[in-house]
Amino acid sequence: MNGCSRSPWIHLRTVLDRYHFSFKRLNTPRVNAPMKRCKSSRKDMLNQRPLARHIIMRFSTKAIHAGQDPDPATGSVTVPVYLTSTYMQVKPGREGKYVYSRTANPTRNALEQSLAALEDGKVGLAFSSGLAATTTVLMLLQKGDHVVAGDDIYGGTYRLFDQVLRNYGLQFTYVDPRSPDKVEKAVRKNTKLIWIETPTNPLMRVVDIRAISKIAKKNHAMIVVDNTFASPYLQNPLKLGADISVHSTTKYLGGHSDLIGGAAITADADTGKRLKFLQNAVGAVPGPLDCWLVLRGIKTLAVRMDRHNSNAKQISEFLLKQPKVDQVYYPGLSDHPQRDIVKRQMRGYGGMLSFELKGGFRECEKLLTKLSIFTLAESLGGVESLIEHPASMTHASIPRQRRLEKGIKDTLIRMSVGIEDVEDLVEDLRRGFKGL
Ligand code: P1T
Repeated sequence: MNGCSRSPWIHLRTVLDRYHFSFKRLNTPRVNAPMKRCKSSRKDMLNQRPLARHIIMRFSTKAIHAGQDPDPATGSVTVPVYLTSTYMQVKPGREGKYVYSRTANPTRNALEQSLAALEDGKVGLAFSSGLAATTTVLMLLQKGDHVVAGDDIYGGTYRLFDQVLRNYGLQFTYVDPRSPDKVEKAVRKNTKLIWIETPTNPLMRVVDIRAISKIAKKNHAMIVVDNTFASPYLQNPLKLGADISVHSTTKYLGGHSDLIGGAAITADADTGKRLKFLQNAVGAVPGPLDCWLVLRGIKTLAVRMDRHNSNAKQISEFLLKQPKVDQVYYPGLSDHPQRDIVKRQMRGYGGMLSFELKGGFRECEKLLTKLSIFTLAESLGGVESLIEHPASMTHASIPRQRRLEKGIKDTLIRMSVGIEDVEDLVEDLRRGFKGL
């Protein structure tokens, strides 16, 4: 203790001040008096430090500092985990910024500020999973509204659209979004939203966000981009005309395969307000500990992505030379069909790739069970390398015929290349291919 009297009111005020809680009507001489006596306390000095949020920062600096000022109450350099469901109120009906943690929580608030900063948006919102973010975004629509969606999307997103939201009166048309013409032709009078993923899961196709945004604007529809595969480090959809950028924070943003989370970010204040309402009304919010884990992951996003990028590039080149490999899909390859778009809208290629193996399911099974460093598992974006078989795993919810029509063959294998030593990854694959 520094000798100052530590009224609980002062403590509450100091903490809530940080989150712009207004005390206009609560100020009383009793509360203010001890503050004067503590003029030069450590706490006051911390409060006088210029806040990082007022400074223009580059990406890696933002990833470490945006939304993450040291805690003014204690000086804690990392954002505290506010494990609380509710907040004391000073009088009935006099609500502060924090009332109940479904509505807002300081740890989640820090994450939401960080997400908004990384995507150059105004409003960032965190959700309990990527699909929770997607569901909440789709709640912006009304019964009878039509959605044009990319035809190569995460299987769970397709399942949500086709087996859940369709039952609530939403209509969906799936098109190949690499062709803006096809997207435009699919637009109807009641089209309210265009949904794309880029790069796509699992075929690594790249969609021209700017071109699709123009079509959306022309037709008064919203465009939403699932930016999970690229992460904000490699691509910022809002800057290319998208209305909302969606993420499964389970992946690169979290980065360590230790949480499930989602995010939606917008640069439009009105859309942000509507989404914020829905976030609270629908209630698919993450807990504070998961928010903290995402915040910690975000701090190393830039360095991790650089390594994912260089490892995946080397693995894709290794795969190209394998006689048992038919096709390699990776945006970093010079013969990727949308190479010019990749160069225009991405700042790197990421850690995801897929390839087709010669033979059939048996060969896939053989390879997938012979690896020691690549782990056979769903998900992606973590520090460890994962490998999976979309037809029987991540995209099994898409009927086989439809899957084959869209190019997801039974011999397709998808990799999330981690940040291990690339030589070890190559050797692991070499051992796997040997026995085929
Ligand atoms: O799993 P969840 O956090 O709900 O995120 C869903 C999701 C959304 N968007 C994309 C592009 C995704 O890849 C995912 C989840 N994907 C996997 C689990 C996977 O292995 O592909």
